[in-house]
Amino acid sequence: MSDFLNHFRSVQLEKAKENIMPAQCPYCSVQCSMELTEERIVTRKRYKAKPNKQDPVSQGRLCIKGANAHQHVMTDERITSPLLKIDGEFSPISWELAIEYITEQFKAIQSVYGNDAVGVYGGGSLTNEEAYLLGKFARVAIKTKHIDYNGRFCMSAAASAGNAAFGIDRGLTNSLSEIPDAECIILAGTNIAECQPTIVPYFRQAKKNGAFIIVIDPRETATAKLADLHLQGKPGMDAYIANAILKVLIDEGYTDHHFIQQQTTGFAALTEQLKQLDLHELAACSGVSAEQLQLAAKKYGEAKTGFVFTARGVEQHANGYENVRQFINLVLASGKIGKHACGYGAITGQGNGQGGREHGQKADQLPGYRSIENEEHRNYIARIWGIDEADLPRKGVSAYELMEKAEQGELSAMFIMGSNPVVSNPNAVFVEKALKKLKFLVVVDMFLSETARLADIILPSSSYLEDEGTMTNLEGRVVLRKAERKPPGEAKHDWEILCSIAQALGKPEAFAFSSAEDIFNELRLASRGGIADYYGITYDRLKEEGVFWPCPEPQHPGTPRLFGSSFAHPDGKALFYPAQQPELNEAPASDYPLLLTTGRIMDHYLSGTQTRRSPDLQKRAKEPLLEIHPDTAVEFGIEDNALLQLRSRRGSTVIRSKITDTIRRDTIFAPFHWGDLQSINRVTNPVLDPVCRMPEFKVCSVTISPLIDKQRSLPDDSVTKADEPVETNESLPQSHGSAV
Ligand SMILES: Nc1nc2c(c(=O)[nH]1)N[C@H]1C(S)=C(S)[C@@H](COP(=O)(O)OP(=O)(O)OC[C@H]3O[C@@H](n4cnc5c(=O)[nH]c(N)nc54)[C@H](O)[C@@H]3O)O[C@H]1N2
Ligand SMILES: Nc1nc2c(c(=O)[nH]1)N[C@H]1C(S)=C(S)[C@@H](COP(=O)(O)OP(=O)(O)OC[C@H]3O[C@@H](n4cnc5c(=O)[nH]c(N)nc54)[C@H](O)[C@@H]3O)O[C@H]1N2
Ligand code: SF4
Ligand SMILES: [Mo]
Repeated sequence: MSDFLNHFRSVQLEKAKENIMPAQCPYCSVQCSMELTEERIVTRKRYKAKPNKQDPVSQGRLCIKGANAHQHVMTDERITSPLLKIDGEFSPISWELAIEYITEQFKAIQSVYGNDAVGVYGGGSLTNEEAYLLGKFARVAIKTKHIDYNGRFCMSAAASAGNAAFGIDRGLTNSLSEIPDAECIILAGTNIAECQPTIVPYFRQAKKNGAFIIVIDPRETATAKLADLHLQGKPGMDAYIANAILKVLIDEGYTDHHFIQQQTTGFAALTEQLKQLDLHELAACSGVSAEQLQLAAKKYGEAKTGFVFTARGVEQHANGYENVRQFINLVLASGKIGKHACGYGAITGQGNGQGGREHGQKADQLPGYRSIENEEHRNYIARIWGIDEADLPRKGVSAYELMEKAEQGELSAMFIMGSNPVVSNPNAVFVEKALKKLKFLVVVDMFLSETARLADIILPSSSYLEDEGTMTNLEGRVVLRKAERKPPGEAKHDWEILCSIAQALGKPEAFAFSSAEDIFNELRLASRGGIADYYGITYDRLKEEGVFWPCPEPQHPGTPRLFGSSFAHPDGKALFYPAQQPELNEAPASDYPLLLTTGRIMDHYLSGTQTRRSPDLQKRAKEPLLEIHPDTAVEFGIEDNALLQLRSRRGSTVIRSKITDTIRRDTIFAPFHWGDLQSINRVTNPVLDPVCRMPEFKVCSVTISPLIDKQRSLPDDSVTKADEPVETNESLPQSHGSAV
């Protein structure tokens, strides 16, 4: 047999060595499941992700991020052992030394500055088990009141509004399967086509069935292309839009009087307020015409079924809480909730953005959505945790405020697990400075992220292909993520890391877990009787379609639709909120005349730590692009695809232009998936919502100028000298953390 045939045979034989792993995408809140096939051809490995047709949510779809997610897992940039910084350089050390060093440092700092001098910062990518354990770790092992997480920047406005209006905060009040039956759908500040692409077919089906879709967004996004009506308002003006629609609903008699009377409070006062408002004034402030607002109200009002959805466009404002309340007012006034194809939804962001906000990694919260300031709740959780209620810390401060405390010297150490705050916090230059002031910083991550670079010690964690656990999707459906791969090198699961440190801190019994399921069984008890009650959910029950919470008993079927008979407040009623017309926190001024809004693009995820390490995703979007209207570009002397400087009162960034007429003239847009000089958060405004402490990510006033001003750089005689800068089209260097 020829050499060639021999070789071919052996390749065929090796190829048969396929390994098929069940997996679940680590990125957004849809949590699409898939099968990942590992094919070994001689020594080379090749991976292919195949969507799971049985998945009841994605129905056999994956988006580009999910299909390529394994790439970051397989890179040689993974951290594979604990790394200690000595003289500015990271060196591998053993786990034993790492744990000893961390516990000794925490103890030393706490003995001088008190227990609250150590802060804990978590994330919405952590499984329910790990989010739960992180809360317990902070309060029982570290004994600090200071714990918060990146969901503060994500779901806090919607969560606080849902709790206040309905008495419960669950992303969607209904399952996605009801969407196709809705007659009118309002999508306010949500770009599902890029951010939750696999749920778009539910909306397409609704449209086929005759639904009227309204999108509210300052940009004509891929989602806006689905719309029958696009209200392209100014950023920060959602309350005006919602109030204008509500005013028309009331004036034209589209409200549901019976529902309002039986199931709500606060409508009469709101009606009086709205009478004083002028539709044309609201329209002028919002940047949307009165006719369009009237049409939106007519369509939503006339529809027998319908949904209102909000996401970060409406919520990430210093008045995000109030914005969401204004949109919930529309739902309540029309009575479209608690019935088939009628409801409200705050489209959850991160993979476990929902579960991550229910079980205690928030400053004021205990598991099961219990409150840390409620005596009964404190007693219940103290009992589960085997501690005295008096030893349970009280509430701490929010995520950005932790950074302020670090900067002021009130926090001396921080433990960050599952977040990259240097890129994702507002006012990033300040945040980096604050973290550098800490005496001791521990970061648990898979990569040398921009934040991990600042750490004194980095602990290597496992990825979504390696770490089993439950996640709660945007519908409130709890699903079990299977993970069969072994973590590389000495990387460990987050829960294992937490247990080791807690045990070394003297809490062996409270952290004696041997599997994720073990932790889940304690979480079930801790959540029992709470708002987010998981008691009836078991790993066994999660083998198929998942279970919607609340699920108080093992025999309970779970709750796909909320508020069928009543709301969750003690009187069973939902609450209207007074009409608000907030001023912009930073109005355009002569030196900062443009409004900057920020958000996402399809190909990258959050601070980009993972997607920038996936070659196929990185190829599709190498650097951030600033969307600018053609007229604005002319006014500011900006050419297409040119580098420019973007400045606000807080800092500046360098970014390339993308001239497009899909954005308003007064607004520019940039994604936030890059770090260092390309981080858009160097300019964003850290002013916080007084109720939920959400920062103003979605609007601040800025100015732009060409990085290389051709007019200015031309000398008088129009001859370019050899040493003068000339414009090039070369990409800026990418902001990867360097490989370890
Ligand atoms: N591809 C991708 N998908 C993701 C993520 C990702 O990073 N990349 N992240 C996940 C996470 S954690 C989250 S939170 C979600 C976020 O999902 P979305 O909230 O849908 O995403 P954003 O792009 O932040 O904002 C949505 C839209 O709000 C618009 N907007 C900006 N300012 C305003 C305003 O003042 N009013 C209104 N009405 N609209 C405004 C923007 O133009 C944008 O199109 O996505 C999840 N999915
Ligand atoms: N300008 C602007 N800024 C924003 C937003 C915006 O719209 N505009 N949106 C905000 C929103 S909604 C969000 S959710 C935040 C998110 O921002 P971040 O919290 O920074 O989110 P990620 O980029 O997911 O960071 C997760 C980090 O943890 C690591 N990681 C991932 N999974 C795990 C895990 O299971 N365990 C451990 N230990 N590590 C893990 C990743 O490698 C990465 O370094 O950004 C916010 N910042
Ligand atoms: S990013 Fe979201 S929509 Fe895309 S595959 Fe992952 S979970 Fe599904
Ligand atoms: Mo988010």
